[in-house]
Amino acid sequence: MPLIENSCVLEEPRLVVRKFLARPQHEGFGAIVRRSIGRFELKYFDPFLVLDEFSVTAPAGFPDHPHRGFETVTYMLQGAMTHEDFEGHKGTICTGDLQWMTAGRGIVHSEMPAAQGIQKGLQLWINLSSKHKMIEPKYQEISSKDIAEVSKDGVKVRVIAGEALGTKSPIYTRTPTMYLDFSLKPGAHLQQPIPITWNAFVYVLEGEGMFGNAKSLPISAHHLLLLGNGDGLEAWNKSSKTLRFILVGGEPLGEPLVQWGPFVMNTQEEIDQTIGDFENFVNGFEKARYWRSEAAVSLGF
Ligand code: FJE
Ligand code: FE
Repeated sequence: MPLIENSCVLEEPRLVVRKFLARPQHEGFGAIVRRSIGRFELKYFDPFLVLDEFSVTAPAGFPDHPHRGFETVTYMLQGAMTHEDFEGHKGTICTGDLQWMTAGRGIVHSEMPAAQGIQKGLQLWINLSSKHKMIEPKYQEISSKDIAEVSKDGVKVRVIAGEALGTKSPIYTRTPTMYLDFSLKPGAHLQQPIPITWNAFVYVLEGEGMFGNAKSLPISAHHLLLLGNGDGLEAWNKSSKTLRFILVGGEPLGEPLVQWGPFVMNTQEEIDQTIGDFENFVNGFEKARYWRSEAAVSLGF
């Protein structure tokens, strides 16, 4: 009998087909983001529109702005951010907490630091299919202690969306999505299944590791790796420090896309309509007319 190292054996591990280093750039009001998906060379990785690793110190932040047609997923790595929207929804997420916001037909909100020092996290924008773009806005918030964490053979995973090591996340994903936060101890090896029809990527947060091929060059923090075809991801940590990365996959929508900043629709007509709706405070933007976030008011906007 051969020794089975891992209960899961992949038939066709995915290889890394493209690699990007996300360099810091300015966004919002004095905030800094390392944008990987959504930059000029990688406008869209269906269904993913943006991946930002953000770094914000008060008074910088992301004051009042709208969204329509997609979801934003904010995962805190350090510190805390407060969110307020024009419906009166308000909350603070701290290290390890997650907010999965379905903007649908429209949200206007602010996302600002809730503590002294540097707040860090990831924000992922996931597109919605044409039939879901105009749904009612919805929030799913999970605090860190409620995110399932499973460990096996030097691999620890926090299951944000989807399933890993036999554990499922309670997050409901409109666009079928998996979002896993892996930490591999030195010497650890991972095999994680990914549905074959899905697009998937890795974003490295700390340490360094090999992805797809045990003999490839080690990849370090702030790199985005697009994975090719196959049934899963293999990764190795051959270094002496912990390797931390996220693995995200989603079912591609295969629909036309027209984006205008924070509005993401299928056609130019729908974008023109959306800009009109926002300017005229109609079709979901009614409450934007008189609303200002407390954060914006206290900054004197
Ligand atoms: C923005 C539209 C936006 N990256 N990372 C236009 F929605 C935003 C924006 C963000 C954002 C917010 C957080 Cl908490 C984290 C982010 C973009 O709010 F900055 C511009 N310019
Ligand atoms: Fe936002």
